[in-house]
Amino acid sequence: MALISPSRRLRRTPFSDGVEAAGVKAYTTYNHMLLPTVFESVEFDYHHLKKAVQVWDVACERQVELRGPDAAKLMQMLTPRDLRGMLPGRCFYVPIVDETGGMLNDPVAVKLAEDRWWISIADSDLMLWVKGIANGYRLDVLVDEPDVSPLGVQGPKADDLMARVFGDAVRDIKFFRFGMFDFQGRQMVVARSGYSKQGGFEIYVEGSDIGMPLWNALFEAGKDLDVRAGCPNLIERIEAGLLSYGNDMTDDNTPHECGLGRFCDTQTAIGCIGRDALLRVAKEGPNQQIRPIEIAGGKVPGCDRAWPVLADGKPVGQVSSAAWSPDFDVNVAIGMVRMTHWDAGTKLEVHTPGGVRDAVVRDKFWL
Ligand code: THG
Repeated sequence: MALISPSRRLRRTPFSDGVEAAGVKAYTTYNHMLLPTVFESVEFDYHHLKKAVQVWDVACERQVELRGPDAAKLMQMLTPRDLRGMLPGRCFYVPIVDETGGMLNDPVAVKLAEDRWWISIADSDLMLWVKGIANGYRLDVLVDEPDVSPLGVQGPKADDLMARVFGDAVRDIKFFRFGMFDFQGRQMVVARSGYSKQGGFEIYVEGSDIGMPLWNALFEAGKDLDVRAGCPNLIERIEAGLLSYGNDMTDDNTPHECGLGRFCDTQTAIGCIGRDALLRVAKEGPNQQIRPIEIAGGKVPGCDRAWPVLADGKPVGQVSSAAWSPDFDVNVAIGMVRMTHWDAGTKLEVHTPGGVRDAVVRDKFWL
């Protein structure tokens, strides 16, 4: 593919200078912002992520901030996950649905206080929907995108690196919870979360000016830990079954089709827009669903369009993400498969651009 032309619309991040100095080899765009995809190679980055620690510029996970007396009410209008038991200091993975129950985004909601929330969004222009709801319903809440940029610290040595920069107390942060930690006199939200299954943290860096000082401090502190710049890794995230909005699902899919039913409490999520539509589909059950798929043969090409999935010559779904896994010695993939063919062990044909491959539905993801 040709190069992509930089411009102001394709926003840089507070960490872009560090990313470039670290030798980034490829970017994608995400929320109109640069997101690195490769440093050494996807496979080198993958092996390193699983044995050491990486610093990830995930500033493109933009925050939609809700501030004001109606913030909690608005948040519940956006998601079928019941938020009543959610305390400040918690992060929740939340499906966001439209009036038809279609997925608009799959962000992490961060509850800072009863009247202050961040929605840490995947790649869709969610703020426009949220502003529309807030204004249409005349809610007493401010909705905007603050200068807050997540920085990921992921990998088995993430605790050791973070403890050196923020103190040993970061070790006590529980999964999907956060605490406030000081860096050079600035308070930062530090959560145990991130888009990998290797463990780690996300620092919500408030104020672009402190971005590079923090980036540099992490690399300085982690020299003997083999710290490297990294990024969400295609192979590892497929092995882990971490979904990518716009790739693995769109607004044509319900959370149930996406396998996100466990994050829906549609009966009790009173006020959720799309609740009635979801109650209807939840009763019948979805007729297609996300599945882990193992594709036979050597390394598959990059998946930049949906690959048709057939059985006995008939279409039964599509593959949306795929990569060669060095650790499992097989092609790992995520696909959407019709009910008639979604049982583990079902044999499929995947039509890749390079030809037809045998494939099989797995009972669970690899990690
Ligand atoms: N972190 C933050 N913001 C984000 C992402 C993130 N915004 C964009 C994107 N990633 C949103 N999508 C996801 C998808 C999966 C997870 C988080 C965000 C995730 N899932 C775990 C799982 O499915 O095993 C845990 C879910 C849970 O148990 O609550 O972590 O990565 N800030």
